Amino acid sequence: MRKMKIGITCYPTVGGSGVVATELGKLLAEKGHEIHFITSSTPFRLNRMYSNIFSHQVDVNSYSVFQYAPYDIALATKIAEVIKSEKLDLLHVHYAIPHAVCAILGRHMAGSNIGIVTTLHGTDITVLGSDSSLKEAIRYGIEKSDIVTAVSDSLRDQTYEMIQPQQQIETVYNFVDERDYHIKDTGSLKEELGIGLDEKVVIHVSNFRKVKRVGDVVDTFARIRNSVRSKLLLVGDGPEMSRIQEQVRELNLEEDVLFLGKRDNLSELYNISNLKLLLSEKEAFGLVMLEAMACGVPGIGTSIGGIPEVIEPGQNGYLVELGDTELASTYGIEILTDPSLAAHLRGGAIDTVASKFHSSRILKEYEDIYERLLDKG
Ligand code: GMT
Repeated sequence: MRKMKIGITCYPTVGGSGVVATELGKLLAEKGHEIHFITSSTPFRLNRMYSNIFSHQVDVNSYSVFQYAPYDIALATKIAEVIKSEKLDLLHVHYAIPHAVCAILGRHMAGSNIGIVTTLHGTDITVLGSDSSLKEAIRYGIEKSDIVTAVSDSLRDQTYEMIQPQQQIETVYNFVDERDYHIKDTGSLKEELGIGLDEKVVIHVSNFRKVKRVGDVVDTFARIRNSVRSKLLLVGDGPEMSRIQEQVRELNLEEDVLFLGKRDNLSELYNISNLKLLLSEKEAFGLVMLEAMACGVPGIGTSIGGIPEVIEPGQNGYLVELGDTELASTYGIEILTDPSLAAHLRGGAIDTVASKFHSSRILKEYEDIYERLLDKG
């Protein structure tokens, strides 16, 4: 495998797409490639020193004459600069808009024919794809990229349906770094959080957007709590938070629902959990489900988007229709009260991560894509 100089653009803040992009950059660097992040700030997961990872920050000036700070133009300019100064071999950008469009503009500004790989993560298609003011820009970003990937077959098919591009789209799934996400001893964490050793732990992690249906998670937990001594860990923050806090108060669940706010590296919290809930109405893949499974936590998810590509009912968890909190709680109670079922699903969850989604497999798929791109050029 030849060593490449790869430019990566993503949203560097907390969020699945930024996590995947950064973790991929780190694994590529460990394989000897030279990685250049071109982002608005240093990616939050870039938490240790690598001699072959470089971070190029985009400076966005907010001159008073501009109503909106020109992030996209500044990013395209930075991409052009880095293509030339670092002699990049290829760009891998995450999200069609704005990042693919910025990369295409940056390539043009640099007078270069560098190849662009674009990965679709969901929101640009499932939310913005139906917005007529953006649809053409999304199509343009996809068509002018050299290779386009989506994080699930579901997202790939939805993109064909909604955007109707000529461009072929390949599925490359999310992955986790198994060195961070695995079964581990958590010492006294459960007690420190005030959870009884005999209590079961249900966990939900998200950015509390409406599409995450955190209300359904609380509703499911309330039903579980009626028959199983348990606590719900709610990890993350976002626009729905105050509504959820109100729901928890109304249901008299304040004692049993722990709001833990935004956290990075959740493997310890997963390691004290017995069940993961992801009841979203839109979810291109569901990286948080994979993270939980890697730590041996079975999941209940909605039959939405890419979730059915991760959860195999009866093997590593269960699927329910959107909004069916009654069935979700029935499955939840079964998992939490039947130790042999829990052990079976736990083993299944670990096997799923180790086979279909192993980081080495996903890394190889991306490296093969890069090779093909360089051969094309
Ligand atoms: O889930 C979010 O709202 C965050 C979003 C992002 O941009 O980081 O996550 C998307 O990308 C992840 C990585 O590919 C996927 O695992 C998530 O399923 C996807 N989120 C949605 O489709 C809602």
